[in-house]
Amino acid sequence: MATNIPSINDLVQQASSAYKTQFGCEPEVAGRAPGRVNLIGEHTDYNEGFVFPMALPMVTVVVGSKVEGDSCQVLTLSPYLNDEKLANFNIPSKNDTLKPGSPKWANYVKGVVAKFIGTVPAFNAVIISSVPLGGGVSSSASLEVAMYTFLEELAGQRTDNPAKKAIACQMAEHEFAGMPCGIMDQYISVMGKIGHALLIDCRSVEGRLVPLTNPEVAILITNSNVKHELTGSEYPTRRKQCETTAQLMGKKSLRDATLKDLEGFKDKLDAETYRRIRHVITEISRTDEAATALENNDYKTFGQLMIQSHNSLRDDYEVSCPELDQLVEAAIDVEGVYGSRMTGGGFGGCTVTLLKQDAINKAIDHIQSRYKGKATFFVCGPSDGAMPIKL
Ligand code: GAF
Repeated sequence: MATNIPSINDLVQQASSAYKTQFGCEPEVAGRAPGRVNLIGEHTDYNEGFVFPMALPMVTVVVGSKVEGDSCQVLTLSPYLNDEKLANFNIPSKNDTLKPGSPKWANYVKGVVAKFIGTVPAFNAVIISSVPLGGGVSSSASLEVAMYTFLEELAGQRTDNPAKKAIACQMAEHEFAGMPCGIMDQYISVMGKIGHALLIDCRSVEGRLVPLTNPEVAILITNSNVKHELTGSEYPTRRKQCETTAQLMGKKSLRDATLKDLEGFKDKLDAETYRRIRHVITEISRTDEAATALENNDYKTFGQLMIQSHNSLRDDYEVSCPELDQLVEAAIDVEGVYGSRMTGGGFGGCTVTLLKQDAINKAIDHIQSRYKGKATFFVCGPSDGAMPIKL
């Protein structure tokens, strides 16, 4: 059975009531921002390519109020490992800067405070989230963007430039969480629109909305519930490999490279680098093609492209894992499934499956029966991006 997704109202009520218990008064402002699922276009954002995500109905909510002085207290209601749930820090004065530290989850909060475009007053806040943590559906970006949206309300300064807001949150993640991510997760969390997927051009940081409202078609997210803790260096290593090779090929980024260019450089690259670059080049064009297929309601082509994307991530980019491969293989066995693939950074987390609405139950049963672990399922429609919440 698919898991129920808590309503935003429920989350706001839980956070507000915890705020009252913790701080002895009602919160005055609130913001929310969604997680995302990427339909296709993986590991292309930091190569200035295309990505094609949609915002999820699972969100992070931040409620809170201004306080006197410069000291902030933030409580999380989400189980971030065994971390302390209450974080304290000061709004930096002129000669002082905020620094990452512990608890780790608060680094996303502090990063956004540091990168906010405008002046942040001291505040107390409570955070709650329905985005599965560490599941490859952008729980971190949703926390950053929800925090930014909350700060906009607190400071009375809404940004008129959504790309700048997304970039500020991306920089928070680079500098405070040490993760050199691309722009996809923060941008879709800011810009998502109900009933639409968003083709993002990560070079110009602009998006093209594509409707996804056919009631006969559904998106199924399957959480493998595994996260392989590698050395933590897999993502930065691949990013570096892409950038170094683009330079070697005389390109600003791999967005400018073609398969023909790659063939010309084949004897200068080791076999692994060759495969990595082949993934990026083919994935950028698959993503462009997939957006057009969806615009034409051509779900069959879209599904085929998803399967090609998964195979390329598994064999060329090598960011899949046996659990994700098993989930994808099981999904594409089911009649009524158009396509399936791993989604997000990889090495665990979720798969995304495009299928006929009336095949959902059959797909869930079949996938679970073939999966060695315990999977969790979410049926999700494309949802809205970040917004303030009226309390
Ligand atoms: C992670 C990153 F945060 C994104 O920027 C993107 O690179 C993705 O992995 C892979 O497509 O979610």
